[in-house]
Amino acid sequence: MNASATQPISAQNVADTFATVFGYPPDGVWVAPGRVNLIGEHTDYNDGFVLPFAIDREATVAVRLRADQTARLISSYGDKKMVEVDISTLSHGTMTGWTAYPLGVVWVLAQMGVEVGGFDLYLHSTVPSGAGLSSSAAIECAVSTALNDLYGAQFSPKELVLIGQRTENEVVGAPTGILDQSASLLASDGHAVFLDCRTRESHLVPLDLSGAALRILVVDTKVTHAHATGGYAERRASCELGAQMLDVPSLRELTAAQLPEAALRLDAVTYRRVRHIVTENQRVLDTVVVLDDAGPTAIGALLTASHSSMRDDFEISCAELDLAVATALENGALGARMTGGGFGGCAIALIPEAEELKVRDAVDRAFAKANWQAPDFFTVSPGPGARRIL
Ligand code: GAF
Repeated sequence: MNASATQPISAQNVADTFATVFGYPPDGVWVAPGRVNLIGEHTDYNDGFVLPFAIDREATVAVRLRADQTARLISSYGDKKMVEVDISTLSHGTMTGWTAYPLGVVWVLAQMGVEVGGFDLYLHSTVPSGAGLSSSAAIECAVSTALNDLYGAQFSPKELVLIGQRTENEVVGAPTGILDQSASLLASDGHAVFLDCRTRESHLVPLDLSGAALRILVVDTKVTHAHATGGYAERRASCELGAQMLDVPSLRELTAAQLPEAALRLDAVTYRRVRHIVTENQRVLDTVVVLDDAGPTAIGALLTASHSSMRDDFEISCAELDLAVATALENGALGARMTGGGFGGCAIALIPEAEELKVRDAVDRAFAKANWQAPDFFTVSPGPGARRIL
């Protein structure tokens, strides 16, 4: 995916645009959010722990079932051209560009035995694409929630998580875990989602930022990435190699106490990858405890330690993310880290409300001084998950 609109839009507005494009009203309108991962990076495909929350940047789809096998899809961004396909002929080669996400969901549903039918679909997304905020998962989850309702398939949200993941893995070709779809589908207002990716058990963790006079500022470095290519798959392969060499089914099985022995058995690079996963899992657990005991003001050091681990051990940060994090910390942030898969995208900074402008200004100036494209800034707070809105 390589573009998204930025303006929020009402459900009625999306329905009206659908009606203008297709000549009749939609059956309904569904929305699914992007996410910020508070902590727990690259732990999902290692059977570990994650703690994301849904943000108010979301993908909205208006959909109407058709009586035939034709799907017509159009979105508010990109070239705005209508794509028309016969869904009974879907194959990997026919699912390209942004339509790989909605059509991929249809393909997965069909593979699972759901009797899929044609539909018209209009998409409007306000999740910046390629920024590490799960723009693609938001589309998958909005579409799967809509089609689940319209086809009467009755999958649970946790089953829809796996349908989204399968879309990424088998259609888009990105070997991702379940973090993004879980955040989008299981989220709740005012909470982060704690998820054990081995058991798939989850619970909501209160995250009251405004009650603590805090903000989470997102700094979009505008350095884009794609997880279907490059470093993401390499990191996953390193983790799998580490687990294999240490004779464990996944890195989740390891504790910090086993790291010295792991250091003796692994090459230096694989050891650093393993150390990130082991320490990051512990940081997620610690964050949940600290949030419960002392509230969000006290989690800053854990966020910053997570960034250092991704920068030094997992090596998925970049100069822009490091500068955003360091500058935020120097100017009053309580903690800061890159969020998402890495190699670009966004950093988050936990900031006392009174310091927000100072931090924005300092990061802006630091980017200008480095001759980099100006970053985007916006604040986020935990919002609700995927749902029907009309
Ligand atoms: C991306 C992936 F899609 C997730 O599954 C997760 O691995 C994340 O990177 C890193 O934590 O968002």
